[in-house]
Amino acid sequence: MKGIILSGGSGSRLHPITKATSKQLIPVYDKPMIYYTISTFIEGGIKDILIITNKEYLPIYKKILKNGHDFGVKISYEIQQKPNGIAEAFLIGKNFIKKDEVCLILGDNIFYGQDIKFIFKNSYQNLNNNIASIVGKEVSNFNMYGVAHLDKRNKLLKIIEKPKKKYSKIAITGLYFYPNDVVHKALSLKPSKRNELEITDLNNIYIKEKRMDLYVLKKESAWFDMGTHESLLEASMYIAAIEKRQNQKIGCLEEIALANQFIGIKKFNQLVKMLPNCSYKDYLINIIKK
Ligand code: TTP
Repeated sequence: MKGIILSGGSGSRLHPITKATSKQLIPVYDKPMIYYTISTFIEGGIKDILIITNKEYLPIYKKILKNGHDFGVKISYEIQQKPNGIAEAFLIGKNFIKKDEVCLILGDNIFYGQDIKFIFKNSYQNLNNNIASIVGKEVSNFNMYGVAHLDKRNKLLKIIEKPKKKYSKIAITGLYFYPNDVVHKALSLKPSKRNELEITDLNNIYIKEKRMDLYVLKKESAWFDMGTHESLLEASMYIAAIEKRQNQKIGCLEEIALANQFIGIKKFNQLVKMLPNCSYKDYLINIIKK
């Protein structure tokens, strides 16, 4: 399975922060946002990753992440000329996806919890049956998201964008899994009223074909969509609190790559040695000691 991280967009709601840099490079507590999405992919076993971003920020991503070998993954890059919509990822990523299945994660989404690994396992199984998967999370402010319209037996009927009426409290998160025909389907999409290729339109095609599975995140698992200053702060505070309480970092690429055997201890030691003196390095040194 290939993995795409969509890291473009205009980030208008986060101005003036996004005047200075790409939204997905902004720090979330102690790491750039992009660390969290890459670590989700590593946890899910994805090694071949495409980062799609704006032309002006591409050199910064390349400088930070290079070809991904430090973390045992292969990272390629593509440019999105302008924010033409989330579903454009499959057109830009066509040559990267080739004949494979693909997982898409939005670069401003953070997932944390015990069921992350299970989500990937479940989605791989669905893909074996040619079925796509999406991930939902119960929220209170449902009218800000694409929301699952469910029937009485919790069967997914449709996804409704920013509904006024309460179809359910299940928001669709930015983690999606598709069979290879997603490229063909994305090609058939027409731009919406806001002139974007909508991921919701794409998902509704799979639902109509009865080829979509919805997994709802457990209550204790966290999902952050960092579109606003408030949600960015909330995510930072959550990560800081968990890291302090559990004495374990979230989204620490070196640690996750080692734990999932994407890199060995020799490479890990090399990476630690190269870091400047900082608490992040101290944390990694402690892992070696343990
Ligand atoms: P959004 O939060 O919908 O859009 P945005 O990031 O441009 O922010 P704003 O609404 O404040 O202007 O995007 C969700 C994620 O998808 C985010 O990581 C950016 C990414 N994205 C793209 O890379 N390209 C696109 O064309 C769109 C629409 C989003």
